[in-house]
Amino acid sequence: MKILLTTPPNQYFNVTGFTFRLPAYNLAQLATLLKTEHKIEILDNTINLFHAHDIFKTIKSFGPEIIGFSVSFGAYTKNVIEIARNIKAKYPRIILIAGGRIPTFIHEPFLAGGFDYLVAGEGENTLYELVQHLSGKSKSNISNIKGIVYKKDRVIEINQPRGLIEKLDDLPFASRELLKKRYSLWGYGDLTSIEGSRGCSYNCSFCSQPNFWKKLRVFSNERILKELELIRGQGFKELIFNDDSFVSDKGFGNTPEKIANLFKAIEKGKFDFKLGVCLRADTICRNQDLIKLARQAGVIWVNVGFESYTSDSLKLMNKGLVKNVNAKASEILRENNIMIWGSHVFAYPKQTDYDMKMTIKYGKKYSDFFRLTMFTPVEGSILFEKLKKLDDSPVKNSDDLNYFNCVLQDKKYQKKIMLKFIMGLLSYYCNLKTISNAVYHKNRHVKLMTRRAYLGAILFVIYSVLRRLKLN
Ligand code: B12
Ligand code: SF4
Repeated sequence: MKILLTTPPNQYFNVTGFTFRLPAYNLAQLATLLKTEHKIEILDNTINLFHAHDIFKTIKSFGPEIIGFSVSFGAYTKNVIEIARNIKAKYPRIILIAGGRIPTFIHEPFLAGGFDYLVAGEGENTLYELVQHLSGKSKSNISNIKGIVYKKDRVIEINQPRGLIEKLDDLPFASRELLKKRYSLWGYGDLTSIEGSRGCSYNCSFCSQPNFWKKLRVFSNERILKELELIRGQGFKELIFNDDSFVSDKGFGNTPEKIANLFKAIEKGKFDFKLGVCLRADTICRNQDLIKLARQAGVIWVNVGFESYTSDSLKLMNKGLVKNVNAKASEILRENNIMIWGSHVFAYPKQTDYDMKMTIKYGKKYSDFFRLTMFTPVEGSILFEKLKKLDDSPVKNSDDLNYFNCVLQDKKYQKKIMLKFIMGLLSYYCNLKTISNAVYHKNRHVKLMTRRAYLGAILFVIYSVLRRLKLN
């Protein structure tokens, strides 16, 4: 069969995508099991700068019989469903499938909006079995395919959940050759991404990853090194590890020892990749030698979820961090000349004005790129589940769940928060230090990142205005 795997149309809030265009690794991974028996095309819309999507153009040129959408951000839901409806109206025979975080946790709107099947959780084996069924290659009964959700006689059927792949090493490598466009973040050469693990051993209350992946599993170092060899052979020079937390201090999985061995092997293998990873602040503080090894292995930037700077806020988030750990982590990374992409949550429920003020003050100080997003209840997180149950639930409109809207209930308070949020962002972007970082910084990655941040901010403003004028 001809199968198109795609991402949602690009939307104005995709600031991360504007600043940091990453390849759709997940689609390349899903394609691998299918490609020997089916014809696969990947269409990644998240990398578009000036238009939303090319779906209808691609349907015409490729003629897919199945289209699989990856939806991991709530705010995409409405647009994806609208596109699904339009596809069904024009091409009723195309089978529509959605996978990723949102259809895993929310079913009704997708099934009412034109989707035929939803894939919940880990997708590789479920999608493969579903496609084998749809193509007639397997005679399995639809009700026996674990991990899918669909409608039968207008009733939603949720099949048995699919267990996780026990040994991640058994997965074949992602089909990166199917990602048509290549790009670079830092100017060293083409960028790609890779996984070292799935899941997270922590349990922050705003995050859905622990609920989505259920438990932390890792790829072996041998498997990762083999993939690195392959990637090098394909000509890639820049690499991002997609892992939620590249190192875990919980005594299992991606332990500091495992990762230290990996870094040593990468250095010894002279891979010469420029790497980016996500790390927790406490892990950085507890493993200073590991950060040195990371730099020697080629890590040039780290995404750290600093989130907040007061003990009360960090406790509310169940982040497991203590005060001052963020400052120390920042110092260690800077000593090692590693650029800090510092992520922060703003206006977390029950945060005080003081907490928010500190987020802005110290966030700017301890990050090389200060990323501030509005608290957004994320489908599948502990907080989302709590808010969903309220009578006047603030999480009913998926459009609002875009990391820029304040969804807290009291309208008057919302306006106040929005104003503080905008002022916080302005105080970063209209700051002489940030401007001078974009012009010159001794760490060229900080300079380039700051320039990208301005590009993202400018595009965000333009698209937001066009949207208000209903032109986008
Ligand atoms: C790469 C990435 C991006 C890229 C996307 C690139 C692209 N071209 O698609 C970019 C940089 C654009 C991006 C942006 C954002 N991201 Co992001 N991103 C990731 C990241 C690091 C890796 C995704 C990945 O490949 N994972 C590995 C694969 C194997 O897992 P997977 O994607 O879940 O796919 C599996 C299943 O979900 C399923 N599946 C997925 N899609 C499909 C489709 C079909 C048809 C089927 C059948 C199955 C299926 O099968 C796959 C294989 O098992 C994840 C973190 C993570 N570790 O996953 C965050 C993550 C997905 N991002 C997240 C967030 C919050 C964002 C932003 C909102 C950040 C922001 N504030 O700006 C933006 C939103 C973007 C937007 N509006 O576009 C959150 C989502 C939170 C949530 N919903 O629970 C995550 C989980 C990070 C986190 N821990 O908070 N992101
Ligand atoms: S925010 Fe990061 S550390 Fe916390 S649960 Fe999510 S992935 Fe894990």
